[in-house]
Amino acid sequence: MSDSEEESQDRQIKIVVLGDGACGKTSLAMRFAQESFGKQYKQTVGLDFFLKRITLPGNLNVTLQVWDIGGQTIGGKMLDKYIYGTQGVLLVYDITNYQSFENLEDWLSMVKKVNEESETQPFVALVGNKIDLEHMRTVKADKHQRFCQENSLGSYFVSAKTGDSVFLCFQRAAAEILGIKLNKAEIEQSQRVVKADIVNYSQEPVTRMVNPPRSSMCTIQ
Ligand SMILES: Nc1nc2c(ncn2[C@@H]2O[C@H](COP(=O)(O)OP(=O)(O)OP(=O)(O)O)[C@@H](O)[C@H]2O)c(=O)[nH]1
Ligand SMILES: [Mg+2]
Repeated sequence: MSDSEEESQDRQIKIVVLGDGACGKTSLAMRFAQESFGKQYKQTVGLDFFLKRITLPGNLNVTLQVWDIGGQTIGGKMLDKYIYGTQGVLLVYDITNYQSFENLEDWLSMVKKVNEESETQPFVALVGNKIDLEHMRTVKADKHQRFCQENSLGSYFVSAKTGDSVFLCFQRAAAEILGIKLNKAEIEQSQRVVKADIVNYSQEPVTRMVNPPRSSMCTIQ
């Protein structure tokens, strides 16, 4: 096979999504791969796979294999096998659930343990999910940033519900893994604007007082 034929083939990247149960891993993977979101929580038993083809600058087609790991697998026998050989790890927590942030130490140490002997270390990013629930946030942004600095992690705040920054986070992980620099325009293009829910106020007609009744009392000071 010639070089050019080889280059025209899609590259495959494995990205593992880890974090506590209900922090939104499946929702993120579904938002990224299928542009959908479900409010109903359905626990992932074991793991699920999602495939998504994206194009990076330079017309480079990349297929992302997203391994969505159930939160309950922590401490289980299979987890190291799921993590093994991955090129990217998204460590996800729920910004409204402090415990899910604290437990990332355990998830990260699992990633380190599995890759102890390997020559290349995976690209790891910290992902604070449910940013649409900012008013319920219990994990301060500076805690998030400190954890990133201490462990040299990429850093994202996303919402699987609104789609905010979800594509960006997978796209940048893929770019980092392949050593491709994204320019500002490419980053901005994939940053989605947060969609606000439209509140449906009561449809009752507003009664306007055309000629408000005048007070019959008048005080002169
Ligand atoms: N408001 C809000 N809810 C979210 C968001 N992402 C996920 N959820 C909700 O959080 C719940 C759990 O989401 P899942 O994606 O199933 O969580 P998970 O991390 O895959 O959980 P396990 O499979 O048990 O590990 C669901 O009810 C989702 O609808 C988000 O960005 N915002
Ligand atoms: Mg899940």
